[in-house]
Amino acid sequence: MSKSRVYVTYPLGDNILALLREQYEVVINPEERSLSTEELIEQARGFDAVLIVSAQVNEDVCRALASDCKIFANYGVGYNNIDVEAATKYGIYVSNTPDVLTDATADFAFALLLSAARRVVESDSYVRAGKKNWGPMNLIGTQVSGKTIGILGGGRIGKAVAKRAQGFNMRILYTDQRPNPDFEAETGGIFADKNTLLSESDFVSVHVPLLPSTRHLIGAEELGLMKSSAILINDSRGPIIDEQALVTALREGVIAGAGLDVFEFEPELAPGLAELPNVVLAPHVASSTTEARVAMGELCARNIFAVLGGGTPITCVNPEVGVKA
Ligand code: 8YV
Repeated sequence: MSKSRVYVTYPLGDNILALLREQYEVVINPEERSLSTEELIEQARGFDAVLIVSAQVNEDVCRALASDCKIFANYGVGYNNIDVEAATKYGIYVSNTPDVLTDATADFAFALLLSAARRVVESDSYVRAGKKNWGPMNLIGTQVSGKTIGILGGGRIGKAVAKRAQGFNMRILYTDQRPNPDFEAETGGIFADKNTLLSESDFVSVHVPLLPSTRHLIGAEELGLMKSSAILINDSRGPIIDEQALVTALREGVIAGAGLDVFEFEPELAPGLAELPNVVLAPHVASSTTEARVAMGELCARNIFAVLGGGTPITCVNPEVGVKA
């Protein structure tokens, strides 16, 4: 019997695709960029499964690939790049990669927080520029330990950030759809409404998925509620913050700083953002550790095994596909 065929939409390392290759014929888009709708349809047509790495999957893609494709295995926990409703309509499973990247993403939120608070990037440039002299007023930052952190979103990654904050002896506030007893028992976090959290926190870290209801969750009004000494961190999804409003707030001292791994119009930056000294920027690398990347690849592979073996994905976003079948 011929092997099933899996299409991968972006080049990934051999270590990441090893498990998939053991079972299937794997074809990889060699170009290091996201495919357009037309390219994705043309290249992935006829494959039994597609491993989606950052590509947009809209209804046209679902319709065009439905005759052969049984699963879109998304290489990421966030799946706002996929029209899940359309995939479900065409009987295609969608899976994501929760849990395996939680620690990496929470670590990176703290890396951004510490970098912004303690001016790590500026310090690095300072030393590289040959200005090695110590001075009592040099590169003064703001202390992290003992401060209040506000975590928007009490899910897996929000909780992991809170656990790290405990190690810094921080007071932890969090928002969620409702109070979460597990979150509170494991982290000592206190449930708060968004406005209270924004006005009482020294650091605000965003950990919600991108949904119509979370787009621009932080805009000019919300930034205005924050302390002028506060630092905003985002390694979830860019459009959750109104980036132009953030540039204005950072420029005018409405808040003190920001650490951003994601951008509203990724990979473009809002005009003026890159010129600001009080922001630390990263190119969407929060889950970029060898450990997380390999585990994400393995989870995609296991989801594909499950579906091509006649079952349901392990981390399934639209289990109703199986019910309809
Ligand atoms: C991925 C991410 O790198 O998991 C997510 O939601 O943002 C990242 O881990 C990104 O989805 C690209 O595949």
